[in-house]
Amino acid sequence: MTARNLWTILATKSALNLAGYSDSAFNGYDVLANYTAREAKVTNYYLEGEALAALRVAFPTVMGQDNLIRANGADMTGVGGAIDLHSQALLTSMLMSDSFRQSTYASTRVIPLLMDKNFYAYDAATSDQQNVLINFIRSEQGAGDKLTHFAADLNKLGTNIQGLNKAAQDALIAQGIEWYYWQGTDYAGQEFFTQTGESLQYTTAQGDGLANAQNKAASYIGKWLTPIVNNHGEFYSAGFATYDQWNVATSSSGATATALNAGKSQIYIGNSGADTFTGGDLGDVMFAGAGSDTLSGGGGNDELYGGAGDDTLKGGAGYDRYVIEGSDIIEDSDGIGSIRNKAGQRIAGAVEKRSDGSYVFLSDPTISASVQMRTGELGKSRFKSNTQQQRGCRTRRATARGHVPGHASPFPGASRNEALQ
Ligand SMILES: [Ca+2]
Repeated sequence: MTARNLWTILATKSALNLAGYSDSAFNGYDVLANYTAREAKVTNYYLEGEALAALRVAFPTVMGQDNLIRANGADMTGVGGAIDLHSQALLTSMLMSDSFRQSTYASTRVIPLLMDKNFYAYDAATSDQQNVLINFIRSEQGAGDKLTHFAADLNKLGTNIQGLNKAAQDALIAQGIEWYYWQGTDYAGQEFFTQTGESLQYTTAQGDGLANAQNKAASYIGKWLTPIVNNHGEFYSAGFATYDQWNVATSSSGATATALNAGKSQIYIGNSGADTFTGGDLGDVMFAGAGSDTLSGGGGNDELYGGAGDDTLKGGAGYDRYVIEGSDIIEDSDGIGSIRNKAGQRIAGAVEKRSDGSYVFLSDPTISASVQMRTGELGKSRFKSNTQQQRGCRTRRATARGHVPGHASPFPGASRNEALQ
């Protein structure tokens, strides 16, 4: 509007000249004589859906060559919608990296997370922290190319995103944003997701030991995992958001995931297919979904939640906790651990050793559980359970991670650190 208003132009020229600023091209500008020719030299970009787009028609605007930028801003739930889309940083990032623009279509949650003021969309007017998009833009201008690599990560979601609900998408993308945000000066184009078949694996910013890294994504993780954890008979607590490495089955086709780094703590989130998870050396947690899953904890005190379907749970060394549902098979390498059902009832009872060397372990009258265990091949103890869950008498005590403390051995006469045989 200003460029076409004679009086505003004159007033601006006078004010600038009085202040000691003088520019011949600007002083030579005449609204009637020059406007059309100069407007033609302007190249104009704007983001579809942003707040001022509608005003472009209502008010005379310097248009020049008009370029509409299309990004996926369809889901701005919880943020300012069209107002947030009117962002110079967002527009600049789209212009700098078309692959980034295109990657916003991988999930409707990308732009809302980047614009979330409770996350890393710091406002220069109210915070001395760097805005995440400015962080990415500066990296793109330099050698890090975060926009390009973030886009590549979003594209790894690909069709996998079909198996992840909105809360899951939020958590995964938020953890990715956080990991990029806290990269140090040694960042050289690494990417966040390792995508193999139906699994996504990643290391969090804190899990990667990035300096000053926060875990602001924890709020998104909570919304994602709470119903999953509850469905396995546990309470969600903040400790679940602190695992170093994450292994996520992204579709119902079944995923295979082995700890990327056995020395880091692992969490595994299954899907409805037959997933195969293999843990590391530390205490890992595995939440399998439906399907016949195979969970191997490896070393450490692992927690294996079989979920629906007939699963095979292998604790490996360490005091492992098995939570069974349906007819699961448990193989434990050292006979140390605990077994309970989803309702929180410990499977326990008398042990009978049979002439063939097997143990029949059953008779917990309160839960009608049937557990059979044998000395299996390679010295493994093998338990097979078939439980009928009874509800109404569960007692759960949450610790920092929502675990039930003070597990006793399920084997009568065996203490926590006592071998089975
Ligand atoms: Ca382990």
